[in-house]
Amino acid sequence: MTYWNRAMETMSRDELSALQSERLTGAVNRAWERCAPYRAKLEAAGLQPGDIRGTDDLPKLPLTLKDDLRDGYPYGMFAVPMSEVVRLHASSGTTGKQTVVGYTKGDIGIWNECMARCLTMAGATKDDIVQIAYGYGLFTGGLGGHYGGEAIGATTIPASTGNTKRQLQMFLDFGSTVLLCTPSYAMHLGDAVRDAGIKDRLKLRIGIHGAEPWTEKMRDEIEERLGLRCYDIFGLSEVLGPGVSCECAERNGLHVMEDHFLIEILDPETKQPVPDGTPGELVFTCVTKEALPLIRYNTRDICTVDRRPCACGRSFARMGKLTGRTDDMLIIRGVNVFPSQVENVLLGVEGAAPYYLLVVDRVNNLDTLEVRVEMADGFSFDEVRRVEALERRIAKEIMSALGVTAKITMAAPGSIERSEGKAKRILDKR
Ligand code: DLL
Repeated sequence: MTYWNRAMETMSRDELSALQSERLTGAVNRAWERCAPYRAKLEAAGLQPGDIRGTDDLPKLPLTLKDDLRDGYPYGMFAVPMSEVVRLHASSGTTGKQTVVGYTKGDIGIWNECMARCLTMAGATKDDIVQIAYGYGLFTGGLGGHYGGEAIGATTIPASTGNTKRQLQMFLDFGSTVLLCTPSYAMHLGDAVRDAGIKDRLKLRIGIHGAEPWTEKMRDEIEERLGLRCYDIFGLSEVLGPGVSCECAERNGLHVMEDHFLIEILDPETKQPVPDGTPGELVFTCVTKEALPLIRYNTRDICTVDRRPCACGRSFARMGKLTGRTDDMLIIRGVNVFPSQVENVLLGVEGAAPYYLLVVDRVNNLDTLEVRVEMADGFSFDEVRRVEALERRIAKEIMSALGVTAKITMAAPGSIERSEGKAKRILDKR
């Protein structure tokens, strides 16, 4: 049995637009009727439900921010009675109150379908053995991946995250062929595989990684270490969990499940749409969601969109790889710096390992950036000159790529904390 309708993914842009318009009208009406905070927001924008007749009217709608969801904590934004809510998740929220997300049976069905599409896009089938090493719990990665694996009929292992030794044991004993986990945990698993000398015995062929930004160079590293082909998957709890978009075999952007989620890219300052291909803030409108309506939700993530046809045959628009979030962007003496840019530099310098922490401080009213980075195996503090030369080289590369002065501090191999979930790359002391 197939869980989803493949025709949705290949319909023409005109057909898709008609479907989106119809669904958008319904979603706005539902939010108006069933969710008091949305009704208030729409009224404050001077809108009546009948004013929204299709996707062309999208810009008329007010943006929703994370604070709107926080203000309604925990259930204030739900549009169905709790007797209809079958699952709760919560976003990891590093600052302030977390946001709670509810799902009806219908919402869970759509999520499973979206995840099934993602796994299929990456090439997984019912014959695969899928090891889910995202965290299970309030975080959406574990259960989201899990039901996607089962939906395509694959053998799905709820490994959850952590206990790296046991993960390797499962690779070997269960013959896992597909791995789902964060890219930083995939790197860590790769190190453990190398240390255990078992790469030749692995059956892994596909890695599906997301939940945090990662660079193309990081992709190469993971592929090398684990001997698989990696795909980027994106999502966020408020919208769904993992499965909002994913790369296909072309790996040229992440196809957004546009029959459920309308994508816009806005200028971070003016909040006006930017042309396709220009980076801006990623905004989603959920047109089929029942429990938690979301209209023009500003994710604060930064990326581009490409609506041109893809060689894989899917007509859904593709998001570019995320460069970061507006709230993760560091401004160092006026220069915008994303951790992923630093990562890109580090991965290009021989002798630097891809484990790092950016420490930002303010000294005499001036911002300072220190990059603590691990030395690759084979480097030792005993060779003072060699280590100093490496620090100078990294500082020079960062200056030429980012235009910012950084103090580089080499750290011993293995000394920077490894991540089993989302990696923490910034320590901002300002
Ligand atoms: O991270 C859902 C998820 C789980 C996605 C597993 C992919 C795989 P949240 O915890 O709510 O949900 O965090 C959402 O994580 O707004 C982005 O900033 C970031 N993020 C998610 N996927 C990617 C990705 C899950 N592929 C936030 N690349 C989002 C870069 C990502 N950043």
